[in-house]
Amino acid sequence: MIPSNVKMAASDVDVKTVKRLLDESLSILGFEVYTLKVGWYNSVLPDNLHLPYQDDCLAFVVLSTPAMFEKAFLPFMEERRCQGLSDPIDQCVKHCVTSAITQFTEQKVDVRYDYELLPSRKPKFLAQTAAHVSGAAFYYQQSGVSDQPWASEKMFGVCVHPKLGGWFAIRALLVFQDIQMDPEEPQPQPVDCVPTREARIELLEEFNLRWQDWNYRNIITPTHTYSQKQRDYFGTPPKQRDALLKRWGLLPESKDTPSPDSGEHVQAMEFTATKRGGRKLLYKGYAYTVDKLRDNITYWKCEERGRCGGRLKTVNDILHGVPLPHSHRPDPCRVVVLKTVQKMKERASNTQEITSSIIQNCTSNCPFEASGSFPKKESLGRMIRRQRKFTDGKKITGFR
Ligand code: B12
Ligand SMILES: [Zn+2]
Repeated sequence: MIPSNVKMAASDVDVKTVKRLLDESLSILGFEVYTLKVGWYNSVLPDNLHLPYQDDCLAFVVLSTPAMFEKAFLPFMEERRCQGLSDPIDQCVKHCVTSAITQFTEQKVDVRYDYELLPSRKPKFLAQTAAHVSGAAFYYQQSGVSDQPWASEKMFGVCVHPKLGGWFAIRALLVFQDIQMDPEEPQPQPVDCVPTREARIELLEEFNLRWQDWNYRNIITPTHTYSQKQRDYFGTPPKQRDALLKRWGLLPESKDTPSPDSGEHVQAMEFTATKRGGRKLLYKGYAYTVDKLRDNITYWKCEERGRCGGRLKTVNDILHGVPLPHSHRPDPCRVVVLKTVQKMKERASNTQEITSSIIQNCTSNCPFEASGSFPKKESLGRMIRRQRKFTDGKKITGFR
């Protein structure tokens, strides 16, 4: 069929272009990107773990290298982009990946992060399998060791990168739903850098029994490892990392909501979410939603868009130019409400705290003036329970 050949040639170009553009935007931030055909991944997995896309569909695996910490994470924290209770590294990775794919305005991209779970409580993608089939890092599994010394004990498998050893993490899978790869594209084979039975046994034992020592990461001599600062960070248990970030001056000492008349909170730009999961910008007492997106430029319109001409433009989430004026006064109380509601949603997703205590804790520091602007307790309760239902089973935390 001629038309499909023509389309194939065109999509072959697309694949290369998309790969190059992703590389360009993510490598400077310390990430590596590997091409993967959905069929390569699905062919080694049982049906219930398949990605719901055609075999020829284009996907990419994103790894973070040791450089990510200094190139992306510390600047992300310094720019005060980290918000709410979810893990700062996850937020940073999400920010980087989201910015990288905004350039593909025409494409539908399914982004899956390593920490996300399906409603079935299975991971949204098996990171190690994806890394292996894309050729990024060989996945050493228990089944790959002949004459196993572990009797019936379960040993989890581990990926080894040919240059970085174990000094990397597998962060995301991006599926470009409408781009097909050449069905003849040869599958890259990952480098088997731990070929002997003895070394594989050592690797699996270090990973399963002594992973806190990080020796499994040095099973081959790596070209790069984590900096001392990064070791201090990842060596700190997740629950204590906020305190460390505060000591480094990368998180404010107190996360309390400032009062509307303190002036300070209405000056800084802050981002929260709309009801439908879009982005919302809070600035100088006004709330904006996204009007248009172009590459890293976002055009924002005032929430009261029917009646108001208030507009502004951000480039990489930084204000650009002078905002167009509003036809109404700013409403600092509404901004406090939006931020507080967002905080409640995050607590609902990330903690086991009961509904009434979430409402109590999140509103306790709110200025009195804002209290009249809050929805009724019952609707806040319904919102929290809806949020829980939505996230329950979708996310796990604690693995880094
Ligand atoms: C759940 C989880 C855990 C759980 C359970 C471990 C496990 N492996 O199940 C716990 C909490 C114990 C854990 C701990 C750790 N984890 Co963990 N964990 C995960 C997570 C979220 C899912 C893993 C999972 O459930 N897989 C499902 C099982 C069934 O998959 P599987 O065993 O690979 O089986 C499949 C393959 O065999 C495949 N298959 C069959 N035939 C073939 C043939 C080929 C050729 C291939 C390629 C595949 C294949 O089919 C099977 C499924 O049917 C992943 C991230 C992710 N989204 O994948 C990180 C991940 C595996 N963890 C990781 C790490 C680093 C750790 C820790 C060191 C802590 C840390 N984060 O620093 C510890 C140490 C491990 C230990 N002590 O056991 C890294 C591993 C990186 C690497 N180099 O491989 C990952 C990938 C996270 C990341 N972002 O990088 N983890
Ligand atoms: Zn307005």
